[in-house]
Amino acid sequence: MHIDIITVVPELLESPLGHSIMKRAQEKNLLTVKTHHLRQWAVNEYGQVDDYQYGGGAGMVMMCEPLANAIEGLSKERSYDDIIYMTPDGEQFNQSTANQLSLKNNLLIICGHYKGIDQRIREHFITREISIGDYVLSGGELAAAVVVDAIGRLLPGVLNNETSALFDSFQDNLLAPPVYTRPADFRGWKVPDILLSGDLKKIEDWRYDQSVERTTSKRPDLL
Ligand code: 6GU
Repeated sequence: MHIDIITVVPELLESPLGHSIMKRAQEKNLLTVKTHHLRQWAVNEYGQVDDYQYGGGAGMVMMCEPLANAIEGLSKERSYDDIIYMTPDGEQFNQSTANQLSLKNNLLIICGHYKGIDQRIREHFITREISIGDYVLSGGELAAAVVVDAIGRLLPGVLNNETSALFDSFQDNLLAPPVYTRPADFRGWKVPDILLSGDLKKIEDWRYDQSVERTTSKRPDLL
């Protein structure tokens, strides 16, 4: 999968996508992520990409021309399955959206800043608008990093068997069961006997029961 990201602050994406599982995904060439600074398509020598909003009011709006040129320029090199705008008024991102997007080949993600992008870009280019929750971030970059991470780890070959996404919370609308590691007794706090029993069938049943119990008490809305 290839993901292009248009942003005015590429630095915000570097660290989240440059380590751990996202780093491995890119090293294995299962995922390529390229950030593009919107200033490359600025309207003048001052690097202008935003302007005052019509009708008045505080805050700048990202202009049509740089965004249209960026989108059209990048679209000449690849055909995008989706052109996504990260915005707090988009559809709320969840595991099901991550699963859907992980099946695509090429995505273009646009990160808004300031008051957002000119409405005409949303109407004429954007195919999907995504929010990561009901709160406002200073820009779409951190949200884009969340989305790319959630998608990237689902790509076949990114996770090994041990970290398989199949057992993640939410993958079956259940929260993941509790986990333990050595020692089996820490300050008298014991690991449940069943996990030490070696009976794989019983362990599997116990984990499932724990998942259901956890979901019932913490997130009944998922059931
Ligand atoms: Cl995608 N962008 C911004 N700026 N704030 C958000 C968001 C996105 N999702 C939740 N809050």
